[in-house]
Amino acid sequence: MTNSIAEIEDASCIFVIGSNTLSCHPLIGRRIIRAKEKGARLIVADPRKIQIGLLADVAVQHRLGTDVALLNGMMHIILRNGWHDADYIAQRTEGFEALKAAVDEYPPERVAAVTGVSVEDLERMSRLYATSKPASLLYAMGITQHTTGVDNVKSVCNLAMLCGNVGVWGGGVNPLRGQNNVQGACDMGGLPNVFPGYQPVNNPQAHEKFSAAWGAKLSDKPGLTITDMVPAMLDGRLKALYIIGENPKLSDPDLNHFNHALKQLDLLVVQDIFPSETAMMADVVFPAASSAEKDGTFTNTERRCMRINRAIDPVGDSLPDWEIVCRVSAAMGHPMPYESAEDIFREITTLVPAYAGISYSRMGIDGLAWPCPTPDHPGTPFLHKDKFVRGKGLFHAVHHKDPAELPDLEYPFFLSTGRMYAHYHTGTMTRVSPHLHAEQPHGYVDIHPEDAARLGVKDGDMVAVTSRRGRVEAPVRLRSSLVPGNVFIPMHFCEAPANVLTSSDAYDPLVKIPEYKVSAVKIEKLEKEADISGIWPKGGAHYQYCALQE
Ligand SMILES: Nc1nc2c(c(=O)[nH]1)N[C@H]1C(S)=C(S)[C@@H](COP(=O)(O)OP(=O)(O)OC[C@H]3O[C@@H](n4cnc5c(=O)[nH]c(N)nc54)[C@H](O)[C@@H]3O)O[C@H]1N2
Ligand SMILES: Nc1nc2c(c(=O)[nH]1)N[C@H]1C(S)=C(S)[C@@H](COP(=O)(O)OP(=O)(O)OC[C@H]3O[C@@H](n4cnc5c(=O)[nH]c(N)nc54)[C@H](O)[C@@H]3O)O[C@H]1N2
Ligand SMILES: [Mo]
Repeated sequence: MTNSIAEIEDASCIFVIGSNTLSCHPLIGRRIIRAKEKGARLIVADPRKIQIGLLADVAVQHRLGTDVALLNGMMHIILRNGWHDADYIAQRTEGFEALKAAVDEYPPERVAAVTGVSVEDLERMSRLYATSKPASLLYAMGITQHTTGVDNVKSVCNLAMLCGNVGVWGGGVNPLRGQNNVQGACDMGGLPNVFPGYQPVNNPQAHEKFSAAWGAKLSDKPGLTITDMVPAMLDGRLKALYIIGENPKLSDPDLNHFNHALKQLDLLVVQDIFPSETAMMADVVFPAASSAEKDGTFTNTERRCMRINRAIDPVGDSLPDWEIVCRVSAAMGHPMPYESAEDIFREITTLVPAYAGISYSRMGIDGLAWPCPTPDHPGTPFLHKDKFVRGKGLFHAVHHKDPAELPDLEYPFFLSTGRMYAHYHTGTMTRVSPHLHAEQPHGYVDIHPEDAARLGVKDGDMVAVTSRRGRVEAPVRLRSSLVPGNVFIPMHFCEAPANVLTSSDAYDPLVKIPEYKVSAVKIEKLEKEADISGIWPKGGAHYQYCALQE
């Protein structure tokens, strides 16, 4: 996020696009509600009618994968009415002429035809966003999980800069990050091309700095993204995989293809706190301790680094992840000298300039937001205050492109996938909780009542959903929150796994994020009853059930 979570309450306008905020980021959702109570305007753009949209001044349900067209259309209207911030554009940005030329091609009538949003709604949302300042823009996976993910992000940045909303209190472009510590993992170099602090592995100074600090000759070649690892497993370039805290056997796209790739490995090592589907395939499993059983820090979506404290000792043979990694390293001939998580944190502050001023004692309960370069620096709640990190903010002229797969005669429905409030990803942690299990005990497919009538199915009937990659059977839930022609399957349920249907060939060319949000499928009614009796064996977990499906 460019801005802090607390600032959302002070926004005059909040634009939520591709984020199911109340289900997936409920505490941030609360801030939106409070801002609303203080009089803020709310705009929501999501192909489904989502809960936060019920509070909106304007809520639109655009066609899947048409965000660039929608945003270009808004910018067209804003420029035509002179609602843009000309001073900000002149002083703080570059590339405006190219952007203007691009959005000139998106008059409201054309955008309405591409997105399915009426010209009136386009006018209303554009006026609200541009004329209430500061405006905060929030987005999540509805924007990024597309073949056009990078273009979509550039487009939301264009809109925010056009109206002078970046670098101001209560404004900003705010991607809501997914996991508690995904920001921290990236900050620490959990990406294939950078060391901690985003220092490129192929930058000679960075390479020398980290090789010296760690007493080892490190590689200066960028590694593979997960998207690139799959073909590498298939053609034998990648022979061993060490997975820490991920369950790709359910979360990766095109699972049939992915499972085939996993089986080609000589060695699979999985380090997890539960016996996940992926762990059950592993040659070696390292039992890790959960966050309640270890010390350390998490850096959250607003770049705030906070302490976590061990509440109980690790159960059984499990160990904190850092201790397992140190032991593996020592066994392979490279002992690591750390004695505690704090020891490691002290090293981070010497190698990552943005963390240099943070310490365990300074973090207290609330933590500190980076950049925090010196021990007396108060931390940075919002970025780009007087100037952008790169100097001037750069507009990018981008154009609408269709998703990789569109419905056709054989596969006539749009499938989108995502989350629901009661479960977390592949369910390893939430499907073993009786309370959360009771909220939603099994997988499902959401279908609009009009489509259901055409297919002759009612609520609870079993259907087969088939894409070019695979087939899933699931009971139907009727939902008028969808637009007819769209269906939705959550990613949480191994007995109806959304990712059997998604594609591993469709991904953003630059950042390689899969197009989880758009596939084409067909639906057939099945003449059988939904059988969910095996999912919750007494005293057991759902893994047993899913293992049987192999
Ligand atoms: N309960 C719960 N909370 C979670 C998680 C969880 O598994 N369960 N996971 C966490 C993680 S890691 C993440 S990344 C976040 C994800 O949080 P979100 O991104 O909010 O969740 P999703 O369900 O993936 O998708 C968000 C919305 O995108 C919409 N969408 C689909 N296609 C499009 C499109 O083409 N354009 C636009 N504008 N919108 C589209 C969907 O209708 C959906 O409402 O949630 C985090 N929080
Ligand atoms: N179809 C579809 N697929 C998707 C998405 C989608 O929207 N649609 N979203 C994608 C997104 S945004 C995400 S983030 C991924 C998530 O995909 P995954 O990260 O594969 O899903 P999780 O179920 O969160 O898996 C995390 C694993 O870490 C374990 N774990 C928890 N705490 C610890 C710990 O402290 N140490 C260790 N070692 N392990 C731990 C859990 O038990 C679990 O097995 O899924 C992606 N896949
Ligand atoms: Mo995520």
